[in-house]
Formats: sequence, structure tokens, C-alpha cells
Amino acid sequence: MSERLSDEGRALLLEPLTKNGWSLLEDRDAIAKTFRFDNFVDAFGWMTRVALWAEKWNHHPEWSNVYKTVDVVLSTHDVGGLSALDAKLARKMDSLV
Ligand code: H2B
Repeated sequence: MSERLSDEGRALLLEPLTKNGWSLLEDRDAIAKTFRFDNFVDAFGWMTRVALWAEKWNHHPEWSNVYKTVDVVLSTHDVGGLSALDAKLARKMDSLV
């Protein structure tokens, strides 16, 4: 179902994300962003809302939380790199902040 993003797909899907704080990792085909909230409850509440979408789409982030900060890495393990699903979940994460 998912496939690795083509050059055109990257230009189309990743450009708006990089303008919104996402960056490409240098050592692997993945995107990352650090989300900062006002407090732990806001951070964890956001993670909970994101988790419901991740589960619905069967696409799970690599993420970690320390107090009010959440570090996120998105990549599609099944294809060994970025797919349209990563961009979709990234957009959802931004919209749920
Ligand atoms: N999450 C992410 N981020 N990438 C995947 O390739 C992936 C996933 N694959 N969640 C799913 C689960 C797959 O491993 C299971 C078997 O559906």
C-alpha cells in the first residue's frame, strides 16, 4: 500500500512541512520535529489525541516525551523510508496542537 515517496512527492508533501518546523534527518530517510507545550498535561493530552489517529491509520510515531516537550520522528518502517503516510500524520500532528 505505502510506497517510498518519489522526488515529486517529496517536493509536494515535504515542502509545506519543512516550512512548519519539520526537518529531514541526515542519517536516515525520516522527518523530525520537536513540539513544545505549556505544561505536561498539554503535551500528554496532545500525544493521546495523536495516538488515536496513529492507531486508526496503523502508522505509529517514534516519539519521546520529557515534561512539556515531545520529540517526534516519522518514517514508514515497512518501506524503509518516507511515505505519504508520514506527511499525513505530520499534518495531523500540526493541526492538533
Ligand atoms: N508505523 C510506522 N511508522 N511505520 C510502519 O511501517 C508501520 C507502523 N507499520 N505501524 C505497521 C505498524 C506494521 O508494522 C503493522 C504490521 O501493521
